Amino acid sequence: MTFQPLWQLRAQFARRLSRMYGEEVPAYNTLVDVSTAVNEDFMARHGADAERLGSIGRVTAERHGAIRVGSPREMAQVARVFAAFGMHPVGFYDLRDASASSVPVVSTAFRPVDPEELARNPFRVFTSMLAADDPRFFDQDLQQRLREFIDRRTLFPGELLELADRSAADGGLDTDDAERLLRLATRCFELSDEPVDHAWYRELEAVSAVASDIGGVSTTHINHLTPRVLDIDDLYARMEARGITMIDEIQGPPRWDGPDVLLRQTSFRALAEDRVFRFEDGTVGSGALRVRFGEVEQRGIALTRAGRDLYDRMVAETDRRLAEGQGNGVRVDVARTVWEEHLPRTEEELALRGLAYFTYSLDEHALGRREAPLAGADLELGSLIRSGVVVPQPIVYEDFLPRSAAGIFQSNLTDEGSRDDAQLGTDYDITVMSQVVGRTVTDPHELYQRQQDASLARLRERLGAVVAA
Ligand code: OOG
Ligand code: NI
Repeated sequence: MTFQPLWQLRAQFARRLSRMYGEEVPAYNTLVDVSTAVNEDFMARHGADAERLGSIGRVTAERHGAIRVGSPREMAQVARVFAAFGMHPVGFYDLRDASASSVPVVSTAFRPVDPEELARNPFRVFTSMLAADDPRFFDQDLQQRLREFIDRRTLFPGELLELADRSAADGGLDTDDAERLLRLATRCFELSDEPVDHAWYRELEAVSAVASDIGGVSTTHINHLTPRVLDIDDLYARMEARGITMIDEIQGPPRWDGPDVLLRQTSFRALAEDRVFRFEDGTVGSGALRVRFGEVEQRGIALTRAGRDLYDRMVAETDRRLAEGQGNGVRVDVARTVWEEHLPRTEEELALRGLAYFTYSLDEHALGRREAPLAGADLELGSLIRSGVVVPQPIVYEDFLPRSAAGIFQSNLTDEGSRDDAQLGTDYDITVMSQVVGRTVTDPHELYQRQQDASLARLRERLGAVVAA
C-alpha cells in the first residue's frame, strides 16, 4: 500500500471535484477548455516570463472552490475535512457590510500555507458561514427555526471526519483509506436530489437568496469552481464570442500597463438547474433554481499592508470619480486612470517602495562582475536591487478580495432581499472566526511576510553581511 501525502490527496480532491462539477454544470467544462487555450496562447506569447507568478503546471491545475455552511458546528467540521488535504483557514472576510444587498455571511478560505505546498497544488476553498444570529437579517422566530433546521442535518458523516483527522495527524493516508476519504469528501459537495421544502426555501429567499441556498436545503454543495487564467481579458472576450454572457465587467484591479496586483475575477450568471421540490400541498414535483455559476480569475502580486492601503485608497478614489460622473460610468476606465496616477509602473518600483511582497535572490553573475566588494550603503536592499545584485521575484496573491467576493455573490442575486439596519449586527472578526473554526485563522500578511523574510535571511547568509531592508 502506498502512502499518499497531503498534497497528493489535495490534488486528487481538486480533480475529483472538478470532474463532478463538470458533470453537474457543463458550462464549467467550457470555461476550463477556454482557460486552457488562453493559458497556452499566453505561454506561447510570453515564454518564461509567463511563469513569474507560478509554473504553468501549477496554474493549469489551479482551482478555487466556494462552499457555504450554516453554523459554527458545520464550520468546525468542514475545517477538519480540509485539514485532511493540508488546507488551513486563512483570512477573514465579512461580506455582510461589503454589499448593499442582503449577503448574511462571514467567510474564510482554506488553503495550503507553505510555499512548497502551494507550488505543488494550491487548491483553496472560499468558505462562508451563514450569520444566522444576525438580527438585521433574521428575526427571533426565524433565527430559532433556522437553527433547528441546520442542527438537524448532517453535512459530514462521522466516518469522513475520523478519516480526515487521521490524515491530518499522519500527514496523509494509505491508498485504501485515501480512496475512501476522497470518495466521502467529494460526495459531501455534490448537488443533492433530496426534495427541497418549497415554503421554507421561499421564506428564506425573501430574506436573502444566499440564506435559502445555505439554510433552505439539507446539504451543502460546490457553489462554483474557478480556474485560473494568465489573461482574463482574453478569456472574457473568448467567452462572449462563444455566446456565453459574462457579468458586465471584470472585478478588482483594471487592466493597465503596469504590474498586475492582487486578483481580477469575472463570472457568468448562475444557470437554471432542475431541482425536486416538496410543495405546500404535499406533492413532489420539479422546479428550477439558479444558484451555481462559473467564475474565472487572474492572480497578481500580493500587496503589503502599505500596498493594500494604497489599493483601498485607489478603489475609493475610483468610486468618488465615478460618482462625479467621470468616465461615462465605466468603472474600469476610471480605475485605469487612477492606477496610472498612483501605482508604480514596474515591479522593481513596487519592491523599492515596499508596496508588494517579493522573495529576493542573489544574481551571482552580477555579483561576480562587481569590482569593489559590497560594503556600507551598497548593502542596503534598495541599492542591491538597483545595482542588479539582488533580484526581486514577486509573491503571488493567494487570497481573496471582500469587495469582489460580495460582487460575485451579488451578481447572482435576482433580488435585493431584506435587511433591517436599525438592528445591531452581531460582531465577527478573525478572532471570533478562529473560535468558530476551532483553529487559528491566519492573517495572510503573516504568511507573505514570513516568505519574504526567509528569502532575506538566506540572502544575508549568502552575502555574509547585514542587508538592511
Ligand atoms: C463565494 C463568493 C466569493 C470569490 O472568488 O471571491 C468567491 C460564494 O459565492 O459562495 O468565491
Ligand atoms: Ni470564487
